[in-house]
Order: sequence, then C-alpha cells, then structure tokens
Amino acid sequence: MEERKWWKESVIYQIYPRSFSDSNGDGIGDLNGITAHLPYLEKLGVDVLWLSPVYQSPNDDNGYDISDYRAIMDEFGTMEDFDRLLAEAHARGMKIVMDLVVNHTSDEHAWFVESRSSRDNPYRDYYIWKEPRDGREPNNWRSCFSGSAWEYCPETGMYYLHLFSRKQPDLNWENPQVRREVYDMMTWWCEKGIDGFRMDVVSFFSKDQRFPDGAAAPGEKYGDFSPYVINGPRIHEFLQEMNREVLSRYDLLTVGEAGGVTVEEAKKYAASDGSELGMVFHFEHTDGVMEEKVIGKWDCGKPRMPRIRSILNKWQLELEGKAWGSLYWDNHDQPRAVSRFGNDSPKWRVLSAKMLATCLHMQKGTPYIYQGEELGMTNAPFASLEDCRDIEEINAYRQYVTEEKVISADKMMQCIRTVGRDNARTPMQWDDSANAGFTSGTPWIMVNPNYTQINARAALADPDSVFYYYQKLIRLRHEHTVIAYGVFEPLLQENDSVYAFRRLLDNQVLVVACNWTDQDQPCTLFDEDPSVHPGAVPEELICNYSVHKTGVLQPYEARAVLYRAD
Ligand code: TEU
Ligand code: CA
Repeated sequence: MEERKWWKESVIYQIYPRSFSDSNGDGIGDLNGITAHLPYLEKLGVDVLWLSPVYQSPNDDNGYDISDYRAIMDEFGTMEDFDRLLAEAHARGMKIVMDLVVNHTSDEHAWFVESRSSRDNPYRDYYIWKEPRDGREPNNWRSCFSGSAWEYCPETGMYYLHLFSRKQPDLNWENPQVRREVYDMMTWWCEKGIDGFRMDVVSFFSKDQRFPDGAAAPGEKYGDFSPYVINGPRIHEFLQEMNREVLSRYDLLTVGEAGGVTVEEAKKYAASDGSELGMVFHFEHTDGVMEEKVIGKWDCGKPRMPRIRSILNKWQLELEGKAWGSLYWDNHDQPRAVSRFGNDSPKWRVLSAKMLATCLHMQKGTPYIYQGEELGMTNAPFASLEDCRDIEEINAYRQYVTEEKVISADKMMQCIRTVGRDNARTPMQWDDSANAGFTSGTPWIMVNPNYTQINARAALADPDSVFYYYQKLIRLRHEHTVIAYGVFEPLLQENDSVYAFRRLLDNQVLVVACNWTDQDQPCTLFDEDPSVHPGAVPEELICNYSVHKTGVLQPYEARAVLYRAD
C-alpha cells in the first residue's frame, strides 16, 4: 500500500465563491457567505474546501486575473473575513486550499503596470514581450479566449503574450525574480495557515523560448500553441524548485490543473517521491468526448460511457504505484455532471447523479465535489447571450457567430447550454425562496429556474436525496482503506452499458458496478463470487436502489459490495 497521506484519504469540496452564498445583498457571493454555510459542509462530511480565487481582481475572468495576491477581492470581503473563515473551518476540522493563479496576472497588477510603462523598467521581464513581426503579432498563437494570444502595447511598440484574455498577461517563468516573487507569496499564505494550493494551468508555465508558429487548420487565422507551451521544456525543473523552496516546508495538499497532461507526464508532476505536486487534474474525460464536435471546444450531444471508461481505467491502471490521481466530474469550467454524463430528466436525475457519484468515489485517487454536485444541480437553460457572463462563452460567440459567421446563434447557444462554463456558475441553490436563497439582492447571473425543486433545504429533508448519498460515500471513504488505497482492476470491459471494476487490498475485494443507461441491464456480477477469495463474506456498502433484481442492474443502478475473507 502507498505511503498514507491525509490528502490521499480526503474528499475535497470546490467552492466558486462568487456563486456560493451572498451575505450582504449585493448579488455576489462572498467569504462571509461561505463561513455561514460551514455547518452544511461539515454535515456533508468533506475534509477540504478548495476556494476558487478570492484575491483582489478586476474580475475579467472572475478572479483568475489577480491584481494583488496578498489582498482579498473587494466584492468577497476583507482579509479579516478570510482569517475568520480559515479559523472557523479549522475549528470544524476542515482544511482550506487556495487557488494559485501564477501562469499570468491581471493587467492591473502593479508588476504589469510597471512592466508595460517602458522597455527598461525593472519589471519589464516579469512578462513576455516581443517585437512585432512584419508589423504584426510575433507569432500566430491563438488565445484560449479567442483571437490572438498577443496584444500590442503602443507605449513601447511591442506585444505581450496572453494565453487567456488580454487582461491576463502571462508571467515570464524564465525570470528567476518572478519565481522568487511567486514562492515568497506562497510562503506568505502558508504562514497564514492555509492547507494547500490548486495550481491554475500548471502545465503552461514553461514556454518554448523560440515561440514558433503553431499549426493552423486551413482558413484559420490563428494556430495552436499547445506543443510549444503544454508540459514545456522547464516545467518539471520549475516545480521541483517550487517544491524545494515552499511546498516541502509545509504539510500541504497540492493539485495541478494540467490541461493537456498525458498520463506519462502526470507520473512526473505527481510522482510518488513527492518531488513536485501531490496530484494533477487531467482533461481527457472532459475535453472532446462528446458525440457531436461542433467547433473548437464547443461540443453537443452526450459522451459515450465506453469512451469515458477507457480513459478513466487507463489513468487508474497507469498511475498505480507511480503517482497519485484526482477524481472529478465537475468544476467551475465544466458543465454539470448529471447533465453531461448522466440524465437530468426529472425521472432519472437523482438515480443517475447517485450512479455517477458511486462510479467516481469508489475509484482510486482523491475525489473532488463541485458545489451543487451533491444536490444533483443541472445545466441551466441559457436563452441568449444576455444570460451569459463567462468571457470564454462571450468571446467564442462573438468569434464564431458575429465575426466569422461559421455557426448560427441558436447552435452556439445549444453548445453553451451543453458545455459552457456558466452552467457550473449559476448560484448555489439553498432553498425555494427568492433567488434560491443565494442572495437578497439581484444575482450577478441567473438562478437556474429548477431551484424550486432542486435545493439544499429540500435535500436535507429527504433521506433519499443525492446529498445524503454523497454524505454516505464520503463516510465510507473514511471508514474503509480499501476505497482510498485498494488496487484497481477493470471488470466487464466489453460491456457498453455497465461500468464495473474491483478494488483489492489485503483480504478485501470491493466490487463496483454502475449501469449508465435508463434500461435494465443483465449483470450477474454480484450473483457469483467475483472476489478472489472464495467464500468471502459480502457486505453491500452502498446502492442507489433499496430493492435488487437478480441478475439485473436496474436503470442507473450503482452498487458497491465489499467481500472480506477472514
Ligand atoms: O482553466 C484553464 C483552462 O484550460 C480553461 O481554459 C479550461 O480548459 C476551459 O475553460 C474549459 O472550457 C483555468 C481556470 O480553471 C479557468 O477558470 C481560467 O479561465 C483559466 O485557467 C485562466 O486562468
Ligand atoms: Ca456579497
């Protein structure tokens, strides 16, 4: 069994503060709103709260554009509010993980204000500046938020790189002074007593210093920077330095958001020797898995379970004994799990949400729950661009519908309703009062109209709710080390409807089977003894049906049975 670590046995709950709870009626979630709901989170049983960025920011990308790393965003409250949240979370046995966004800053950060002012400013090389090429951008890289990844700065007649919005200039990680500033800031937060970092676009820090053009599809104006940025030449050198300078000096949870990471690269980022990070998020089961590829990241339709299974099983098998993994369906950049991977119709929403939860939480790795996932919250019926707030959606709409006219407004709205990030950013649904109890003011983004049925108060009053199912899954992970540390083995790999696997540790075998369809599916897995210990005693740990059918898994049925040989 791997070396035991608290963050390997923990369940992490991601809070998007802007949409969690508004305590002062300005329509925007805030830190005191989180503090007020710590009892709810303690009841759920989660161990760690990961806060999306709460630092000072002009909110061009809702806090992922930081203008002061050592101050709290005005709309979220004060540093005293933060200190109180940290102390109260700790008092309740919960840890706080911060979102570290250091691939880029806001263009309103003091460093960039200095850097852009003159070519010989001491902060000039904190960012990536290039001369024009033939009077235009230095290369053809596309920004993740549409358009060029370069912005011209007339003050000095040069371009700066921004892989995201023009208000998010990339930091120059080649500059040791930049790395020093980052490590000092991280240390400052660790000294305040936080318990870890989620690291934004950690796989983008190191760029190929030749900045070559990327591949552009025929007719496309911009090219793909990925091969020259993702898992770049010095990334592991940088992270090992960060580990030596900061991470190794504290007992932290560290998780890198590693867009484009392969399982081979993940073995370096999350190596068991602890030389870099604890774990990474990969994107293989969330990017490009939908049935209908429309344009860019914009897909429609549903993913097929066998495709999801082959990806997740690959990661389970490849990381075994080499690196620790993360488990997630949802976050603030992804659509709601029950809408994307499950079935959000009134008939099947609860059952399929529980099935998805079982499928994920019985796997090996640290599981992440995104706010509202424990309620089975769904995608939102955004009617038009006016309902959207996300810069990625708004820029993509402008590019594809307004400027390039490559898809219709209706098709773009269908894509946004399917995979748009705002699906995860509609307010947390607390009760059936106005605005779902999120705010007494006007919410910054529309509330999903289904809040009257889907909300925390209703869930807490219903013993069969998704909430109590998640609560049980979390408790089981705390009670059974086979769930955290058991070796993963796939089962029924030819079955296109049932996703099954087993976990082995010492004299225990945990068998899990999940029906991903709305039909009965034949399954005799639990009728014969699937364990490796003949005569082992079966104990059903969890199931989303109270009555079983022999030889069948009912629609969206998920079952986990522990076989223990004495
Ligand atoms: O996301 C990184 C990233 O790759 C996103 O572009 C994501 O893949 C995409 O939005 C999926 O549709 C991180 C943060 O999680 C995201 O919220 C920020 O917008 C981005 O970095 C820039 O900080
Ligand atoms: Ca507020």
